[in-house]
Amino acid sequence: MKLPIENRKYSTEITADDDGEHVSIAGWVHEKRDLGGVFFLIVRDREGFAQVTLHKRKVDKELFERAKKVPRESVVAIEGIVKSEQKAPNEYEIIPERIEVLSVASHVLPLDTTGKVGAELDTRLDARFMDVRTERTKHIFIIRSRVLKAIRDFLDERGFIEINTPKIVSAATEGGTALFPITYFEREAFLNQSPQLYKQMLIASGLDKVCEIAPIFRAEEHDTTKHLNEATSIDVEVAFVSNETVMQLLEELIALVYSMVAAYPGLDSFNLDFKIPKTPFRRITYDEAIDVLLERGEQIEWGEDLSTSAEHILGKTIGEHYFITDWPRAIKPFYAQPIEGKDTCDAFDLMHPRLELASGSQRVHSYELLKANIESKGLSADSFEFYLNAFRYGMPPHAGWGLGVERLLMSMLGLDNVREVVLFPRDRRRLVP
Ligand code: AMO
Repeated sequence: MKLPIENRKYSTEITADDDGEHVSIAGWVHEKRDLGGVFFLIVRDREGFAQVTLHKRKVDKELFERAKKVPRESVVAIEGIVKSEQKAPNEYEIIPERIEVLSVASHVLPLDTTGKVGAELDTRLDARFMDVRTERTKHIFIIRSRVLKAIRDFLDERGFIEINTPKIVSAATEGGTALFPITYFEREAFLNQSPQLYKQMLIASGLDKVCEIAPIFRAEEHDTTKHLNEATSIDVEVAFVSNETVMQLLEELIALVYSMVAAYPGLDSFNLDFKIPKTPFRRITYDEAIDVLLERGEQIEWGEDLSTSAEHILGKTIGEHYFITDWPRAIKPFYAQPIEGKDTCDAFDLMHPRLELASGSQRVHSYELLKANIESKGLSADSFEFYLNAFRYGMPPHAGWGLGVERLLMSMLGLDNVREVVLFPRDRRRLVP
């Protein structure tokens, strides 16, 4: 049986033109304003706010007293008549005939949902369900949902097949240190750091262009504003193409996401100078990046990975999205294609001026070279047999990348901490909620 409230309208579905209509709404008591003879209940639903107005002399006394007593953030259902009112949200008010309190909120609230009293991120994350009731946080998660949909549509339109690969695995992909071990019956297993090996194996399956949007797990020790222990990665892998082709796909995707978000009305909550990045993005080699850093007085030697301070110097110098290409082989994984005659490989990072957003590469597709690369990193080829096998029976040349959803959102919305864009973040200290 349906609930009577299922025929409710969102606050934004009612307008001043509905003057005289009978409507029902439901939501949370956002604010109460008592002007003596008139009492206002501001009711909040997902889409906005509605003003419920009770005139002491005109309404039933019991209804008036009940409305006054209902604690803030309680859930209410209201039935009443719409009246045009220029000063109210959406220029209408509701004169109630019935107020039903569906759930009474406790008096001391963990957070102020009006946003008037700010709270530390930790307090907000502890009461995340409540934090999402505030406008800005709500918009983050609506934007996140729309960004993911836009990315899925973008990849679907370009012929990608969405895959789901296992998250319980037997081997590392991105270097041995950042794995979470788990007990898998009698054996040791790990949470997957990246779908890397599986997306490459599916290139041998003939699916040709594959993508996955899924969690990745990294046992990052350090507590930073850009690292999560559980993140979401958008991975693609494409057969018969070069690095440059997948880099173009990536910059096109970033520009599309920005232009979609630029049209989102809730963007006002973020106080941003929102610019859609222009494509093509600048490409600099690792060698050029090192030259810039040395010129700016940064202590770095060729062959070292870029520190956060190095990323900031480059970001300030370049000032927009850019790619760093031609990385030293030693700091990129075994699956990146070496550049002949050099100690660099055909790998790239996509950088936002503040931080790294994505990594990718042309992949090694020769069985012998891949096996030698695995061994040269001090790893055992035996533990990669399931992966190496896919290179023995017909593996096309291929390239791909992984893009961090949280880093993309954090940089796009100008947020200071990556945890802002995860509903229930997992970090060194945080396992609940
Ligand atoms: P990489 O390890 O660079 O590459 O990861 C790709 C992207 O994933 C995001 N990311 C993270 N975001 C938040 N917290 C973390 N701890 C974290 N770790 C990674 C970043 C990063 O740029 N297999 C390759 C991709 C490929 O070559 O296809 C890989 O995983 O945005």
